[in-house]
Amino acid sequence: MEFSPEEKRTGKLSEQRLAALVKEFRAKGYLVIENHFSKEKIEELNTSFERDYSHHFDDKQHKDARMFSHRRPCITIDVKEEFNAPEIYCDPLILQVMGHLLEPDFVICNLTCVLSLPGSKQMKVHRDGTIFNGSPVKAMLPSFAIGMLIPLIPFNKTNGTTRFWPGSHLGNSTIKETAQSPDFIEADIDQGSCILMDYRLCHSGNANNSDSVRPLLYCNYSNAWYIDVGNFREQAHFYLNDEEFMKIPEEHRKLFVRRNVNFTSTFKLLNDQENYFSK
Ligand SMILES: O=C(O)CCC(=O)C(=O)O
Ligand SMILES: [Fe+2]
Repeated sequence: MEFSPEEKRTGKLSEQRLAALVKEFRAKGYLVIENHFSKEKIEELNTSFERDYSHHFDDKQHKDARMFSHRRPCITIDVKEEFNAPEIYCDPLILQVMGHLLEPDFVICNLTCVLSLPGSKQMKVHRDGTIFNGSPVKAMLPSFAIGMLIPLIPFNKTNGTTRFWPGSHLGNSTIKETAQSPDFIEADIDQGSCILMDYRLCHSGNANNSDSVRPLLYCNYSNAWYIDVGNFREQAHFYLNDEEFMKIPEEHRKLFVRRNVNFTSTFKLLNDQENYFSK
């Protein structure tokens, strides 16, 4: 879908439009939004990414990243300079959609760049996160976290699109069953477009068979009570120092309250406690 010039100009969606988008997202678990961000801004982010994060291009383990799968590190973003981009993370139309899918006090729960290096293999099919796994109410639950996936370069069959299965967020099939289903989508996606994806949707990044790195900026929004501990055991959810924080328009600062939260010491405490109890 694409927002109309009028919607982009006013930064407002009508009640009917919002209701239709919310209905579509709830049924499919994703929305592809085309031609949304300025291509110049995305190109600027891509250039800054190469400048600031090229040490990750060597396929070695670094402190600010977790190796997600083969040659695919997930780098925690330091929200500064060009990456301090409220025009992307606080886009008025996207925030309106989020405000209707999530609870009113939703936050940015993590901000990363998933980088597939040349030669990276297809990822395992996965969901980014789930809740109430043992409970039969699972399939009835509304979204609690939604990713905004922004390719920093155009994604295509050679460098790898993202493959996903519409409706799989409702959890009626297992990941294994879903992975065998041919009913997936994997469309090329241009600079300036983005995918909004329910955290529970089954998906996988395809192999990068090109000679270039393929960076995917991932801004995740969630209800205030949800914390993605599984994907962030060593790294913070995102870094944002006080000075950069103050550059964000006041009305949006509440979205960034999760800055610099790091669970490493918490996990250490828990492990120590386990050892203590097993003595
Ligand atoms: O690289 C992609 O297209 C998807 C990455 C992904 O699914 C993840 O990092 O959780
Ligand atoms: Fe994922």
